[in-house]
Amino acid sequence: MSNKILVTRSSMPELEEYVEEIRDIWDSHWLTNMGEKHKNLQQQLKDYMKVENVELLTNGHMALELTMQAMNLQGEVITSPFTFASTTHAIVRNGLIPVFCDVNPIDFTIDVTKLESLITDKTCAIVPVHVYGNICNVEEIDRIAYKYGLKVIYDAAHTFGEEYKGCGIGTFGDASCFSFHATKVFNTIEGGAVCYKDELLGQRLYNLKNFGIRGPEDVESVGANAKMNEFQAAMGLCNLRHVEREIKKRKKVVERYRERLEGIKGIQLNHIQDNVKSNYAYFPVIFDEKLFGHSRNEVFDKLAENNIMARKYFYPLTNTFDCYHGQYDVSKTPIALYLSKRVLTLPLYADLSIEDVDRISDIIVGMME
Ligand code: T4K
Repeated sequence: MSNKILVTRSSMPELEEYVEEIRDIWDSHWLTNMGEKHKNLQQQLKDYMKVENVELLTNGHMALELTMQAMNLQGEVITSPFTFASTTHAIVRNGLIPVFCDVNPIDFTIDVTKLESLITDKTCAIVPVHVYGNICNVEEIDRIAYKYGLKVIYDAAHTFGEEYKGCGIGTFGDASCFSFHATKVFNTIEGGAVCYKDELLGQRLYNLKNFGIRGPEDVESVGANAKMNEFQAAMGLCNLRHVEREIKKRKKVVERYRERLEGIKGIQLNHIQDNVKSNYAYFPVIFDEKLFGHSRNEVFDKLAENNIMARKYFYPLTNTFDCYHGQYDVSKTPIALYLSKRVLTLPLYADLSIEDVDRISDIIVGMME
């Protein structure tokens, strides 16, 4: 048996490339606080992501949390529970009340047909999640937000480099928050970014990420510290050179999984969306025990027996977390609950070999017999 296959594996440049990139950090002794690497990455990302404004931050969570804070939101925020802890925590840590909207069973994003019924006079924003890199119904969300005067902050942690109808995905809503964590399609080790439209929001975000300091003797607001440092930015500069090739390799892995698993009774694969340039971030599979003959947990265990560590992203739902015990009624998000009990994200990374994809697929297909 070969080594363990984990759900993902960080993309990294050649060591020499990174060493070369950080050489001038040694020369300058400039390690953080918006240095040259930071500025350079910010500029390159604007081009690559096809957006007007990018603010770099220390991670994707702070991108979400500080964006909400920068907007000075108050009241209720409509969001999806089918996501990573970060989305809901960012809302709650801002003193806001999450109101959970169900997701649709096709692409697992927020169900826009249920949004309007959740809007009250306390609603201030919508925080939809482009989960697994699946793009939310941005047109309908735009329409509803405009109609009710709500802010829209996309959790775009999974959508680096994606485009919808030729537009950078970070151009939708008031802001989009990206994660550049080690496990993401593009990483800066830890890291994140906010793409936004309003210059004033950008200034507030900058203040929040840097203690509110605008100059050596000028502290404008009560900020935190969420800066991306030069080593993170240097990793980003290296990884950005290779990201297109990495995405192509991911695409091959995904295509192979699809070839092997498409059409199997009781298995639902991720929906391929029209007009989307995908980054192939995750490979979620929904197992329907009644039709497939085995539960998601049985598939998880079988893979684990074979040293293959799939993950149950996103189980449990955030509105059932222990830390929120008794606060939310999960029966109001039945599709999300259904999915969370049946979903397994299979290993996916650029260097995952086709042989390994076949081995993983063989185990799953073999369970049917
Ligand atoms: N919104 C959404 C929708 C998100 O999914 C996330 C993060 C955020 C917001 C917040 O963004 P960040 O603040 O994280 O930038 C992982 C990631 O830590 C997390 O970034 C990600 N979502 C989430 C979906 O997955 P864990 O707890 O599952 O990570 P962990 O340590 O178990 O790693 C998973 C696998 O990745 C490992 O089995 C192997 C591989 N790995 C991991 C690390 C840490 C590597 O290859 N290299 C590494 O350095 O949360």
